[in-house]
Amino acid sequence: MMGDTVAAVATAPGRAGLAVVRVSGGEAREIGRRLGLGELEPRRASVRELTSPADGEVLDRVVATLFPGPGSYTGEDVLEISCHGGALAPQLVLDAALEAGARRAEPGEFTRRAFLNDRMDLLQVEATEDLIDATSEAAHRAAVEQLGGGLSERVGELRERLVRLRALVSYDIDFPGEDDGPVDPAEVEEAAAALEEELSALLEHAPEGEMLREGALAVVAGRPNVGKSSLFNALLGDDRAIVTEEPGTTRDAIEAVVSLSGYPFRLVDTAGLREDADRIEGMGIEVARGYLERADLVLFCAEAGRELEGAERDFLRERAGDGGLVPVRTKADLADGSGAEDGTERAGVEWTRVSARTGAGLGGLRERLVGRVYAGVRGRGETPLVTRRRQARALEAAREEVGRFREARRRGLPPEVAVTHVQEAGRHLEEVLGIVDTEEILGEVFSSFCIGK
Ligand SMILES: Nc1nc2c(ncn2[C@@H]2O[C@H](COP(=O)(O)OP(=O)(O)OP(=O)(O)O)[C@@H](O)[C@H]2O)c(=O)[nH]1
Ligand SMILES: [Mg+2]
Repeated sequence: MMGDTVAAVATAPGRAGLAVVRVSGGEAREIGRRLGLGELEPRRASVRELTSPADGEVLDRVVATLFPGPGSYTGEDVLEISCHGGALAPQLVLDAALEAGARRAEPGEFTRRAFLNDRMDLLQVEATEDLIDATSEAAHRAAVEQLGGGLSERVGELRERLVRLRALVSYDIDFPGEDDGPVDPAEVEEAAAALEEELSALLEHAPEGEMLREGALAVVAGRPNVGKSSLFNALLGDDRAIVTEEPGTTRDAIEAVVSLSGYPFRLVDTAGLREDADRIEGMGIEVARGYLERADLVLFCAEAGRELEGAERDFLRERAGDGGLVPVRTKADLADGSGAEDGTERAGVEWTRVSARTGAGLGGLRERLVGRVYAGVRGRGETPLVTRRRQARALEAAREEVGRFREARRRGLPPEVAVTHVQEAGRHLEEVLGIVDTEEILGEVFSSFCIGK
């Protein structure tokens, strides 16, 4: 598949001022000539008329730039054509490039070539996709950091330290039986312990890092008519869910992706929980329960200034110790504001009072939601963020091997046995960067890429 020259429209379809058609491979320069672009000075944007190789018809006025390999995005010769956007122009330019000898690129093929030509490591490949998919500022920031090599550098540094650790242990293998050999065992232990600790530090915020890509699942729940849909809409900033005075309005769940204070959430409005519902509403309630089981956060709603019902108290009690529970007093504009509803506060329930009507308390609620699930992402300082299950799995495996190495030394196993764990740990870090075992991983990583990237 590699080796030939590929082309694709790199921009999204639809009405737009400009679009970009990319051509990459050994024939990129020649294809440019066949499109009537003439000789292009490397890395210099030139305005040209692009013509059909079949009949010489002028298809568009474009800006063409040639990036010779290996210093290009893919590492090959790349021809980038900025043409006019819209439904037809980019397609005609692409067709012309295909006619001139290019092959249609597979999804992700440009980035795959960049990876295979060592223009980026696997973490940067993943970051490229994350950047394109980001819907919140926090996810965007994490992707930009990872694309810039933040995580790659840290993993690369840990890998080097594993190599040094292996060198230290090699003395013991080369000069067995020398009790006071050149390397102090305490030094080996210290280096291994530090490595294990730093791998743990990287893994600490991995679950939140993963959540950044998908969004935390935040489910709005409560009795019928307490104002769930109104709160959902207020958090969303537009009228997505239908609100009426009639209890039982929302019968199915409505899910929306929303960025709250720059952090991603999948917000779900559900049917009100009650026992005497009719069949259809009852099905909605079942869906609600399903969501509640998977939720990262449950916004449990009850009106301000109202005594809780038995079922509501049970719900709160059941989930009291659950870090995901966020009790919300709704319609605060209607209550007298005394705050002391019915003694649940004294029982340790921390209500957030909001009004969907006036907007009061919504800022505080957003902050509370972000703080609950993303505190670690916010407060991690210089530690790069691990954002995928794949990365976390390999880092965990590396940490485990370092633990086994220490254990083997404690038990006095021969150094040539212990050192295999250091080698394994190193291999797992290479897996993170995509240096080893890439075949299967590549399939997984590129399966969700879009065409033209
Ligand atoms: N004054 C006031 N009224 C509100 C507020 N939020 C909701 N309401 C009203 O309360 C009623 C019910 O609101 P919904 O948002 O439909 O409640 P729900 O919990 O989604 O109801 P179901 O889907 O039937 O379970 C409507 O008449 C809303 O206008 C608020 O903050 N202040
Ligand atoms: Mg509703």
